[in-house]
Amino acid sequence: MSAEEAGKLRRAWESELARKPPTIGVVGVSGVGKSSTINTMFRTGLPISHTAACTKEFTEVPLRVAPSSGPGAGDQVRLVVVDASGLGEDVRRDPHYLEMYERHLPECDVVLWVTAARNRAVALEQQYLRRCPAGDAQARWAVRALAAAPCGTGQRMRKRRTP
Ligand SMILES: Nc1nc2c(ncn2[C@@H]2O[C@H](COP(=O)(O)OP(=O)(O)OP(=O)(O)O)[C@@H](O)[C@H]2O)c(=O)[nH]1
Ligand SMILES: [Mg+2]
Repeated sequence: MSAEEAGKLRRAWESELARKPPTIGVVGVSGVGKSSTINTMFRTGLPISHTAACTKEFTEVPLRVAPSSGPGAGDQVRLVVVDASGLGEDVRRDPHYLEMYERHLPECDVVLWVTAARNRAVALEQQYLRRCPAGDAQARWAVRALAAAPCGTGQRMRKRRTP
């Protein structure tokens, strides 16, 4: 590729990034720690709740991040993180929430499904994953456990079972 072509490609790339910055959707059932995860990863101040369903609407958070390593180290990069409402909060709210998932997720470049590692029952989440628009070519699904119970809990439970 000539230097001129490389310059054109770079300008096209930069203009596309300015038009639509990379977008990460953070989704999952209610209360698994979606907003907390975003706050921890990006030092944002999204509201969270210990007791009641919290994020009622999809919330787009525009960010500027500076990678500390790699080819773009030190450059300011625009990024959008989308904090989703939690599925399963209430059977009456689910149709509205699922409609929002179907509308917003195809706009995301990466979708992160947050699940509580303390919970071994995954059937409910499997049902939601089958319904969500995972087949969309633009959305890549990264399904990982992020929200773990405090590590002391398991140790205390094991001690109690020991005679
Ligand atoms: N044990 C544990 N608790 C967490 C973790 N992350 C978040 N929490 C707690 O989980 C609860 C819910 O956190 P939120 O961030 O509001 O959860 P959410 O998924 O955004 O909730 P909705 O917006 O209602 O769907 C709060 O009490 C958090 O402190 C984690 O990694 N481990
Ligand atoms: Mg939330």
